[in-house]
Amino acid sequence: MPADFNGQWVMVTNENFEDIMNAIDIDFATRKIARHLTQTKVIVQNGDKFETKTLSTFRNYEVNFTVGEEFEEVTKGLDNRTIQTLVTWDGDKLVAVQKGEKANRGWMQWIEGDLLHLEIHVEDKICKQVFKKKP
Ligand code: VL7
Repeated sequence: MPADFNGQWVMVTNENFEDIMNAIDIDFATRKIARHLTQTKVIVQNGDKFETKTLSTFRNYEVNFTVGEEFEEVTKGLDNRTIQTLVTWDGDKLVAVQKGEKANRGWMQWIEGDLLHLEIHVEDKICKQVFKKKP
């Protein structure tokens, strides 16, 4: 049985988000708005199949994947790049490797109690986000 990420998760902390936005060349005006957003993560998981939405008042981002199956991800509304993404399990952690123009791009996501942890990395930058499960 893989870990269960199902639910709605509301952002409580977002460290170094600006660094990640800079690393993927998000312009100043967009960064200025984006850095204040409280993001909500909506996850529908069926075993290894994931439908994910990252929602905010400014922009939403949807990506669906199956663990172990590489796919083409278009980061629409973010940096609008096309990357090759592979998500795998590392124990109960989800680990995404995103191959493309930017080196060392990817994320790790795991659950601790009623908190969802997400670490996004690009080049030498790491953004650490924590979300709390909606009851
Ligand atoms: C998705 C944002 C910053 C651009 C707008 C900010 C809008 C709300 O893929 C991701 O998460 C995975 C794991 O949880 C989904 O399955 C991260 C958000 C990354 C990077 C880019 C700033 C412009 C914020 C969408």
